[in-house]
Amino acid sequence: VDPKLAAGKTAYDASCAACHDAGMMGAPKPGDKAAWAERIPQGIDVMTKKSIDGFTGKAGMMPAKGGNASLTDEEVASAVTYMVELSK
Ligand code: HEB
Repeated sequence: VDPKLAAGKTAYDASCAACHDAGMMGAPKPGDKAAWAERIPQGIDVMTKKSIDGFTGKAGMMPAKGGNASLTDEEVASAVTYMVELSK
């Protein structure tokens, strides 16, 4: 397994799955290609920055670093890469 994806899964499971596994409040589920199709074209870097800073979109509110301020920017980037890999 690609080490970046393994690190991404660890961060995802700990800090993102609570919302994203269930699609809670509009959070796009990894593997739901329709939910990701219009997001992925922004690129990993833009999606990562929005995930670090937090943002409000059409579906709902994504909190900064998923509410876990102890995550490094790199861990968030790995989690986003992991989510996108499952969703394209
Ligand atoms: Fe989230 C969205 C990531 C956590 C909720 N997110 C999202 C996205 C991404 C993410 C990439 C897409 C973006 C765009 O489109 O641009 N998350 C993430 C991560 C994590 C998370 C990595 C861990 C750190 N979330 C989370 C949590 C929650 C959430 C915890 C709950 C609380 N998100 C969300 C939502 C959304 C998202 C709701 C959607 C928004 C709109 O509207 O769009």
